[in-house]
Amino acid sequence: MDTSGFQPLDHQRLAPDEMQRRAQALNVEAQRRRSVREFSSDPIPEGVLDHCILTAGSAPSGAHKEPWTFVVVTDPVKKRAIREAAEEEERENYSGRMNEEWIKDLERLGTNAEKSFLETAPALIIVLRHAWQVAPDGEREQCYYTQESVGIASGFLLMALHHAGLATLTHTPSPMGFLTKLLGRPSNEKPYLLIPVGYPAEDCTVPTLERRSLEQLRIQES
Ligand code: IYR
Repeated sequence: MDTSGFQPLDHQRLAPDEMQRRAQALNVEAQRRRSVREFSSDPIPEGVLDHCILTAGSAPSGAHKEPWTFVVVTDPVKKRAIREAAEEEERENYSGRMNEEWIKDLERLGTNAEKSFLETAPALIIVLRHAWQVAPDGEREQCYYTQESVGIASGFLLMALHHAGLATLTHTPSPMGFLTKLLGRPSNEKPYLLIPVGYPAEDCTVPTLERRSLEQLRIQES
C-alpha cells in the first residue's frame, strides 16, 4: 500500500467519566451562547480574533479546498459604509421583500432595518465562501460542498468566539453582494455571513426563548 502523504493520527482515548465531563461542560458553555444585537464599543484584545479564525479554518472541507476567507473590519469608516449599505438592503427587506409570515416570525426578536450594531461592535467578521478558486497559474479550480464546508467553519468560528468570551450576531443582510464590492474581494468569494463581534453592551437584553429538549432533538433508531 502506498502510504506516502499520510501520517499517524494524533488521538488519545479518554476515560468514560472524563468523556462525560467534557461533553457536559461544553454543552453548558454552548447553552450560554446567544445572538446579541447590543454591543459595547470596547476593543477586542489583540490576537483573540486570530486564534478564533484559525479555529474556523480547522473545519473540514470538500477535498480540503478550504473554500473560505474571513475579512475582519475594525475601521470605523468601513463599518459605517457597511452599515449604510446593509440598512439599504434591510429597508427593502422589511418593506416588501419579506412576506407577512416572515415579518411576524421576527416580531419576538424585535428586529428592524436599523443596524447600529454594525458601527458599535468593535469588529465585523465577514465570512466569504469560495465558489471556485484560482490556481497560481490562473486556472480556475473547482470547490466542492462549499455551503456545507463554510457552514461548518462558521459554526466553529461562532463557538470559538463565544468560548473566548465574546458576543456575536449571525447577520445576513441579504442580498450581501454589496460586501464583495465594498471589501474589494474577487468575484469567486461570495459573502456568506456578516458577524459583528465584541463584548455585549452593559445593559444588553436578549429575547426569552427555549431550546428544544433532548427528547425533541434525538431520535433513537434501535
Ligand atoms: N436580515 C434581517 C431579517 C432577519 C431575518 C432572520 I431569518 C432573522 O433571524 C433575523 C433578522 C435582519 O437582520 O434584520
